[in-house]
Amino acid sequence: MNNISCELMTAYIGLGSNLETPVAQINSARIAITQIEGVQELAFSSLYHSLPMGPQDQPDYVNAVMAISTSLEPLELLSSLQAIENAQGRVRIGERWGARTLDLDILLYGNAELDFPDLKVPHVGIAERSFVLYPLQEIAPDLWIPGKAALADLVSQCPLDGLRRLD
Ligand code: ROI
Repeated sequence: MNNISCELMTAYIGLGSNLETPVAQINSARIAITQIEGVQELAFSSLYHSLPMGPQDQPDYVNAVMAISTSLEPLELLSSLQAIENAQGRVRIGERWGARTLDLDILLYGNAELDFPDLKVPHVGIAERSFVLYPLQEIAPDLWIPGKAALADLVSQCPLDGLRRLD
């Protein structure tokens, strides 16, 4: 055996933006993600308008969730996503939970539960975030969130918090 792994994993990525024309940021991130070598798009949710979680003195967000099939390892995927955030003008100084041009989070990576210093999967906030759970349910209604619960149960316990679909 050589060490070239061809195993494909399904992963879910959360996209969020509240600066510099958020809809355009999300659309160009989607294109950039599909251009990562070893990544194919499986599904993309509607775009959603959401109220900021965290500090309220920042613009509203646009959020979406994307399903991909990937041959990349989790940390390889993370660094590819961070490169896209940086290319789209993400500045990593300033307030924690402050406004951002683009946020790309690995929400799920197959059924894995991962605990790296820079990457926790499932994403730590997943169960409390309407702007993640509802778009995820749109594209993967039968999903099980490893270590937690059925997605449908998490959705039923999570208020919309002002979340609405953009048309
Ligand atoms: N709030 C909303 N509505 N959407 C986000 O994507 C988002 N991302 C964040 C914080 C600052 C926690 N708040 C958010 O990182």
